[in-house]
Amino acid sequence: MTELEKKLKAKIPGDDTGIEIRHSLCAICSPSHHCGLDCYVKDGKIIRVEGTPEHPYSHGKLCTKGSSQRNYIYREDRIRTPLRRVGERGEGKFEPISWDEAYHLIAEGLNKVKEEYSPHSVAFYSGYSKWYRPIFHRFAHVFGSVNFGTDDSVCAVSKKIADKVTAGCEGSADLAHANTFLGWNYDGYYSHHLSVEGVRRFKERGGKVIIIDIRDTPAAKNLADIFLHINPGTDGALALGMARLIIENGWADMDYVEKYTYGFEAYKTLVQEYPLDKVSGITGIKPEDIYEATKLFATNGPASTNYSASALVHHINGFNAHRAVLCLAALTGNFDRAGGNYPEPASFLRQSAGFKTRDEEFRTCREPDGPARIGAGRFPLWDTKFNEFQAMDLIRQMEEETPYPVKAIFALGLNAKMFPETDRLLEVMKRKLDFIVDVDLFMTTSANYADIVLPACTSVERSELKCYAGGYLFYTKPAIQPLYESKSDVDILCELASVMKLDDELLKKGYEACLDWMIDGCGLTIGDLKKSDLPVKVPTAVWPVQPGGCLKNGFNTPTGKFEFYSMTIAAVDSRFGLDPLPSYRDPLDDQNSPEMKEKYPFYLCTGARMPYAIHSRVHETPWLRSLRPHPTCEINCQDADRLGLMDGDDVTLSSPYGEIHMMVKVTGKIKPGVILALHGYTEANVNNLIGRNHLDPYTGFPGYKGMRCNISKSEETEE
Ligand SMILES: Nc1nc2c(c(=O)[nH]1)N[C@H]1C(S)=C(S)[C@@H](COP(=O)(O)OP(=O)(O)OC[C@H]3O[C@@H](n4cnc5c(=O)[nH]c(N)nc54)[C@H](O)[C@@H]3O)O[C@H]1N2
Ligand SMILES: Nc1nc2c(c(=O)[nH]1)N[C@H]1C(S)=C(S)[C@@H](COP(=O)(O)OP(=O)(O)OC[C@H]3O[C@@H](n4cnc5c(=O)[nH]c(N)nc54)[C@H](O)[C@@H]3O)O[C@H]1N2
Ligand SMILES: [Mo]
Repeated sequence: MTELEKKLKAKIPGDDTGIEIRHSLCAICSPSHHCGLDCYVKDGKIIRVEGTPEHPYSHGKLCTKGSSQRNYIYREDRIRTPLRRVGERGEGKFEPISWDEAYHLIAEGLNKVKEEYSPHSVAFYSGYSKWYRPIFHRFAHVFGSVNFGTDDSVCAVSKKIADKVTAGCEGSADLAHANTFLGWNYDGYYSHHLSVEGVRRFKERGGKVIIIDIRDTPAAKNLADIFLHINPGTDGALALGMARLIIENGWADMDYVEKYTYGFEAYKTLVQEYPLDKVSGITGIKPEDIYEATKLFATNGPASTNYSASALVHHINGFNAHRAVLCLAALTGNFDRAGGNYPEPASFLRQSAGFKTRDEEFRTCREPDGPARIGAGRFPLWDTKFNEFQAMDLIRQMEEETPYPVKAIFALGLNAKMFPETDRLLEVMKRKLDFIVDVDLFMTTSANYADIVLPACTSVERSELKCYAGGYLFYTKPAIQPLYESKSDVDILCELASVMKLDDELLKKGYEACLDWMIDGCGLTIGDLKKSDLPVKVPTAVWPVQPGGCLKNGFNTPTGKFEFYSMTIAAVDSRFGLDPLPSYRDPLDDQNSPEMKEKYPFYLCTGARMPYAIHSRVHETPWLRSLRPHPTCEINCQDADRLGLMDGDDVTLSSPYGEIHMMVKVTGKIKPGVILALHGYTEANVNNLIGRNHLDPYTGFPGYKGMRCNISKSEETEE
């Protein structure tokens, strides 16, 4: 009897249940978190899911989204067959076609743009899913286009570039050896549920926790010794103020600063501009609380910091805010030291797992010659530090056709609702593009604009390679056959490469051959991984990774040091106005005219994570939607009182770019003057309120979490 059969017997006694347990993974959520999933399968259908207790990373845990897996995969609006558009773009009229026909139409459409314009006029784009990206990126390059871009244009990469230019690498928190945890915008309960256990254990052994957030979160309630309730977008000022206090009080690790850093004097001069009272005024935090938190962080070391992927860098001052926070680690001697933050080199799909793979090389080993990528002219720092186009410039380039036209989009998981001024983007796509392909699970707003739509399958219907911290690789097996005529994204790409006769033998051989190339050198093959139903320890993995590499061998920056003053930024053409120091700028300073302040007095922060939602992908999953059926925005009770708003009222949110209708929730957990709303709803899309040029000049990241708006009771509900 196999282990799985024994497990089933223990759970469901009886000889002839006809049920089988199959291990898979849940890929709905954040890629660092894809939890092990036990699928109970009967007659080819999943009848129950549970977390996999034997999974070495998720240990049987599953969140609300994972628990709703069946409701997600068996949604009624799953795309069933390849489709060809027969109505207007956006109208939603399609007819089913065969896979063969679809592939030939795609080949024809893409090649036509290639011939009439150039291969670079085809933009290859991926939404949030990451698992197929090496294959997709290579496909774009083999086709000959320099333009491969993804949701990385708005997710985490601004932080990663800030890390690169400052320290040459990212630094992960080493809670196991820390005495203090600076949970800068840390709320694992909502956005990274598997991380909470580690912080709880840290607290149990006496570790001190500081939480800095714009809302009173579960992390603030359950974990914080000190909670700093900050005004949104003002973190840069807080970090500079903390640095001044650290220097003034002699809490800096001057030995470290002298040996390992560059630009301290200039940084010291900058932080002088941020005395405690001024910082308290900007951030809305009491001076004594800032002092206590700073003292704890700087004197109760080692201290590790949480660096969030989105909360800071979703402000137009976010790149520098993140740099300012990062500088605190060097100032206190905590960077690349045990108990502080230190680099964990990336493994497969950019996850840290302690072994090397060749997927980056696989993606770009056929880098085509060509013009600058989309966005390169506007965001040079982005372009030199990241090998994808900056999708926030796509709308401009499609519209203006400079420096060259974009005429086709080939997308996996295109979601226009991710883009500021969504409706305008859709209108420009409709008007300017000759050809659009979208591959998705569901018939989305964006898919309705495509000429050809292809049905993808979910993680439980496919095999995929996944890596986990601790040194693991997992090659999953389908728990059920792909529903309807859907296929795995990688099979679609590899089959299309054959139909299009692309000059690449590996792609044409298929996913597993490509993977074997990527994991060559890990000491095992896909064939070996297939023998296991669970993640397998990679023989070459070294885990945990040890700190000290940068201190010993030098930082990977122009000066070889941790740079308070960035020489990389100093080298960018001065016309872009980028500051080599992590200076602070008001998060709304492109919207502070007296008229704007009067018309849009509220600070709109969109997309702070909630446990029952992830971007646009589960708002239509009934079980998850039932947890908060109406698109809702939150407002502080004092503001609600002043405006005569009651919990549950319909309200109109407006900005210079548009207006949307939501239900209002009155709360004491956010500050007066702030409106909080979730993104991704079709009927109330907050990104229609955000300007397409409201971008961080360093990286082009949008100011999703800092935009002026107004709120009023919707007319229908007025008495
Ligand atoms: N206002 C605001 N906007 C935001 C944010 C915010 O905080 N505020 N957050 C931003 C961030 S950080 C991110 S990462 C982005 C995410 O951005 P998006 O890319 O918009 O993310 P999703 O909506 O999850 O997924 C995109 C599409 O992929 C489809 N999909 C799911 N699985 C698969 C698959 O296996 N194959 C294929 N082909 N398609 C699949 C989904 O059905 C969906 O239509 O959103 C950004 N947008
Ligand atoms: N449930 C769920 N989990 C997710 C996602 C999801 O959509 N849903 N998305 C995944 C993705 S793509 C990403 S990029 C990550 C993002 O991961 P995080 O960046 O950790 O996500 P957030 O929850 O948006 O931000 C953390 C906290 O920052 C706070 N915050 C917002 N603005 C500010 C600010 O200006 N200053 C400070 N100090 N705090 C602020 C929020 O209130 C929140 O509690 O989450 C991932 N996990
Ligand atoms: Mo993200």
